[in-house]
Amino acid sequence: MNASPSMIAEGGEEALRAWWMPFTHNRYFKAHPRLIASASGAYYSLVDGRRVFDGLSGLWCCPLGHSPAGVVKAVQEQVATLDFAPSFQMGHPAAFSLASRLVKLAGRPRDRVFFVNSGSEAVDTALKVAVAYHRARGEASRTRIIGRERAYHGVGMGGISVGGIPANRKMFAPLMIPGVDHLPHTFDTSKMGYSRGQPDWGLHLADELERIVALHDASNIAAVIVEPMQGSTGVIVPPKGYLARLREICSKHGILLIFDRVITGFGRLGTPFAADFFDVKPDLVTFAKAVNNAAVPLGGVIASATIYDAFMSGPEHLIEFFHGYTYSGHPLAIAAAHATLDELTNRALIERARTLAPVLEEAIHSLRGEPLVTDIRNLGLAAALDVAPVAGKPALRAFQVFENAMQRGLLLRFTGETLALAPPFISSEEEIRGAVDTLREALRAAAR
Ligand code: PXG
Repeated sequence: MNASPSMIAEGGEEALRAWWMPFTHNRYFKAHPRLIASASGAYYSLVDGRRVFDGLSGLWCCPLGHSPAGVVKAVQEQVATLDFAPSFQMGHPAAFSLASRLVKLAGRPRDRVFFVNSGSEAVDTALKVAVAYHRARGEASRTRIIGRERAYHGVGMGGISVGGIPANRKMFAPLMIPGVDHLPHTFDTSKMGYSRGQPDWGLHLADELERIVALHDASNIAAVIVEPMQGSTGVIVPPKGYLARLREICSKHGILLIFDRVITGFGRLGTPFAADFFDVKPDLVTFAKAVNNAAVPLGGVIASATIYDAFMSGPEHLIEFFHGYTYSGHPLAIAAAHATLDELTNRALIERARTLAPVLEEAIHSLRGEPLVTDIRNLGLAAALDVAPVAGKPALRAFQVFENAMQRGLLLRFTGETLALAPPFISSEEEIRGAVDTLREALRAAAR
C-alpha cells in the first residue's frame, strides 16, 4: 500500500521506510519521527501542531525566515514565465544580471560567477578551476590542494578530500582525490575557551602553511581552501589575523586562496560577504544557501578576473572550461536570488543581523556556568556551545539537549558534543533571548 500524507504524518515505520535520509540516524528517526508540515517566518509547524522556533535558519540557509513574500512571488511568477532555460550555449537575462549583482555586492565588479546548485558542487567546481587555471597558465605541476582539519566543504569527492571531519571521510578513503594536505584546525579551548568573537590565540597556526609549502615546494601547490569561519564542525572562529596571514603566504607563493562562504556569505557575519568582515580578499569564493534563502537550490563560485582571463584562450568558437550542470543558472533559483537580495537590501536585514549579533553574544555567554557546558563561542549571528559527553557514549549528550529543546519549541543543531544556534535575521531580540533561555532549560533538564 502506498503511504498517504496522513499516514506519514502519523509516523509509523512502514510509512517512513523508503526515504534513506541524509546525515540522519535513520533507524532512530523512523521510530521517533520529527515531521514538519509548514513554515512561516522564523517558525516551523510540526505535523502534530507544535510550533518550533527555527534556531538554525533552516540549515544555515533561510536568513529571511521561511516563505518571505517577495521570494514566494518571484518564484511563482518565474515558473509561469520561464520554468527552465538551458545554460549550455544559451542563457537567460536574469542569470547575467544576478552574476553582476553578486560581484558588485562582493565589491569585486570585474570578477565572474559560475552558477551551480549546491555548496558541494561549488567546492568541487572551485577546486577544478584552481587546478585548470594553473595548467592554463603553463604551471601544470601546481595540482596539490591544501584543506584544513575539521573543515566541512560538502560531500563531493573534492569536498570530502579537502574536508577534515573524520566521519565524513573514513568510509570513502579510496575515492579521495590525491595530493591533499591539511592545515591544523585552530580550536583549543585551553587557549581560547569562552572567547567572544575572534580569539586572540592561534595566529601562529597559519604559519603551518609555510611548513607544507616547504615540504612540497610551491611549484606543486594549486590552492588553499578554508571556511572563513568553520560552521558545520561547530562555529570555530578564526583567530585574529589568521586569514590575513594565510592570504600573505598564498600571495608570496603564487597559491590561490579559496574562501568557502557557503555558510558565512550573505550577512551571517553582519556584512554581505565574509571577506568584508575579515578584510581579506580571496581569489575564489564559493557560495550557496542564503544566496536565495534556499527557496530553490543554488550555489556558485566567484572567480577573480585574472583567473577567468587565463581560461579565455584558443579559438573563440570552442568551450573554454569543460564543466557545468543541467541546472546551472536555473531560472527559479535565479529569480529567488534576485528577490532575496532585494529583501536583504530593502529591509536592511544585513544591518539587522549586525545589530542582533551582540544580543546573541550576550545571551549565549550567559549560559557559562550552566550544567554540562564546557565552552561557548560566537561570531556574527552564529553561536555554539559544547557539552560534557556522556561517558562511553559520544554525541549522546548534545542529542539529549537537542531533544529537550525541541520539546520546548526550539530547533537547534547538534553535532558531536556541540549545539549551534544561527537564528534568522528577521528574529526579534526577544526571540533570540528566548531561544537561549530555552536552551538553558534544555541543558538543565539533560543534567538531571
Ligand atoms: N561548504 C560549507 C562551508 C558548508 O557549510 C557545504 C560546503 C555544502 O553545501 P551543500 O549545499 O552541498 O550541502 C556546506 C554545507 C550544519 C550543516 O548543520 C551545514 C551544512 C549543510 C548542512 C548542515 O552545520 N553546510
